[in-house]
Amino acid sequence: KENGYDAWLHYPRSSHAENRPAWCNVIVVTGGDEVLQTAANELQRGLTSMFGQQPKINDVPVDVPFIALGTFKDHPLVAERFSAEEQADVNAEGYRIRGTEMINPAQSASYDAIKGPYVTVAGQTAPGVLYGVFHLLRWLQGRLDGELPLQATSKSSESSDGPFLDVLSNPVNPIRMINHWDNMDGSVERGYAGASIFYENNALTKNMDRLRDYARLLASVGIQSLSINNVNVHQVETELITDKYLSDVARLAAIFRAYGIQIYLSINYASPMQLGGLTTADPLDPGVAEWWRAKAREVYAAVPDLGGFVVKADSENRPGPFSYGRHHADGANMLADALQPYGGRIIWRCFVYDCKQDWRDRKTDRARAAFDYFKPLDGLFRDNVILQIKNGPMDFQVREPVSPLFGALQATQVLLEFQITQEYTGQQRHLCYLVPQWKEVLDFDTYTQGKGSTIKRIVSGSLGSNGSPASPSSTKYTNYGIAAVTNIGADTNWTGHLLAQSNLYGYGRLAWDPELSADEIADEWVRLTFGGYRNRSHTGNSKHLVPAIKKMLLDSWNIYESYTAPLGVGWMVSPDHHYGPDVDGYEYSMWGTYHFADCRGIGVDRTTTTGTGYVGQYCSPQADIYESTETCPDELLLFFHHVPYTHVLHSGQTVIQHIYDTHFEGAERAANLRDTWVSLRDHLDEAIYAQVLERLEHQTEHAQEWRDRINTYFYRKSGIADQKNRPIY
Ligand code: GCW
Repeated sequence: KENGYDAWLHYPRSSHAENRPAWCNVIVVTGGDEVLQTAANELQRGLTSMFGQQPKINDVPVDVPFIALGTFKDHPLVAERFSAEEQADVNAEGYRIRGTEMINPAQSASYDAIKGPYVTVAGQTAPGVLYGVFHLLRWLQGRLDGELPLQATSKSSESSDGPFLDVLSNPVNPIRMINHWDNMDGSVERGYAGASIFYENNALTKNMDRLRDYARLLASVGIQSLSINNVNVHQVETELITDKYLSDVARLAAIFRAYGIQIYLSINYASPMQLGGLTTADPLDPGVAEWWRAKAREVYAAVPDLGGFVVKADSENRPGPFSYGRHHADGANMLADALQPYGGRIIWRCFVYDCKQDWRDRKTDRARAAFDYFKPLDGLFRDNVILQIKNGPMDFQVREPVSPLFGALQATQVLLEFQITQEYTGQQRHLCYLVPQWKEVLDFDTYTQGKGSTIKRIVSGSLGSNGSPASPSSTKYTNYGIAAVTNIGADTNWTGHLLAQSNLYGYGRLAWDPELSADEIADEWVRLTFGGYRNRSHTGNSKHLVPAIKKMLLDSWNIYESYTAPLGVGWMVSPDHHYGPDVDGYEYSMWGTYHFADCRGIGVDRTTTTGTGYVGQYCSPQADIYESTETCPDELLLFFHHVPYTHVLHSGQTVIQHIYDTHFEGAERAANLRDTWVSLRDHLDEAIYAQVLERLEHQTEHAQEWRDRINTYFYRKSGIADQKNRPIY
């Protein structure tokens, strides 16, 4: 019975299996590199599944067509197919794929007659080759289903003498990371897809196969960094860096290493006290620094290629340097020095704010906090420190502006943090394809170094420090990229909602290439996921299925936004678990998350003239755009301004009528998602159909709950009736 476990790697048997290309018979790979072997095995597995015949893996060329895998450096067969310039165009983890027709395949009795391998997958490094193999497998699937190639980047030509497949692809972001918020008791903070796949009962899982399968999913979309425990490091997890658990960590590292993935540990800043019996964790105390140096020696003896430490300090009651009157550069640098001899990095989170705020205090603005703490420290961090910044200044709301810290830090390496797990976007019970949201963030222009200072250039390191473009060969600039909190767990289909797999897939693809569109990524994912036997019409990718599911995905963020928090205000969720509507749930709390709705109006005044001054953290023209209600985009109006309910939006609608309209329409559109799915029933595998339908039914009902709670709240607050007289309670 189909359950979604294989996700986008299920490689359905091709309906054109008889057309199996001759070059799919043999894979030639030389050298004992572990990741290259993984690449060969993955290719073998995919081809076997698609064609029903297992290709041989050979370490020397054969006299029939074959696929050669290897690095330019170690594989002469591979190197000779690409000119020096062509090789130089490939970055550390990129790849080239070239496939050329043989002159006359039927008569090719010798290797000479073949004139080189038929298809070559080449990189500077073994991980590059592995990513190339996954590209080739995607391409083949698209081809064999009688559809166009899946990759926008592949230049394929049909001419008989030129190559039929010629691809160059380089990852844009040097670091492409996944963060786990898994605890060792098996729970997952903000996890909506079952228990941890890493731990149970304060021990490492016994199910290593599951971890290997996760590594496959991650590597197939180019992820190469993975933090394996929650940033809130509790008592047991604090001990991950002790000999009690280090051999387990080493076993995990070995599994992921085979897929080119480096692991990281989240650490407890107070470890010297909790583990070492010291009386302080003051970063400037020589005893503390020495404790960490010794600890690093021990940790790296066990896991020589550990990526480093992820640190949540002075954030939501976690310990940190503030307790000792030190700033965060002191804190991060001390740890960075300890890891430096081993090439380790410190990923230091900027989610630092006062979580014990008095709601009566209208001056303190949580949105300002990260900038206020970290901007003054720009340039003070070691080369192996990276600051990890959430996409928005608050916390992964369905709509937020982009954090103004990006671009403001000009002499500090940064990592952008997204949240794949849908904490505030429906918790994988509602459909919410997040790639369009992430695209908006990446395309946002900060203007911090003039026009074109986009987030995607800042976080990939290509804008460079102090205005000078980063040189790709300089190691200093490899410490940039994107991280995201994963959405997977022990549920059989990984993500609970099967369609939420598209967010994990989409995140990886976007981190590799931020130029891919949300539409292209959705297209790839739907074809890979719903091709073949999941599609009961067995006609390859059904004409209906691909556009219909794509449209569901592409509409879903907007739909979710429309029946939840209006106009950028956020936070109208139930406290603690953050699921479902509760308009005042956070209004009189200490978390700094308010909407200030009263009988006259709603929204947070963050302007420089009359508000908290947050707007001033942006550069012109963005600051000017946000400062005035005349120019502030509707979808962020209540994030930046407090306005009367009768304020007229750019759309021509009043704020109150906008709230009513979007909530009525949003709930209706949620029901349409379900109806679309129902209309696809005949094309879908039954079990897959049923598991998704159950989620969409719930979403339909829950969207009505949202609609009625929000509409009723604002009707009672404002006393203004709906122009269309729809039921409000
Ligand atoms: O979004 C908030 C979550 C916390 C989380 C925190 C963080 C891991 O509600 O559960 O803690 O952010 O990012 O540190």
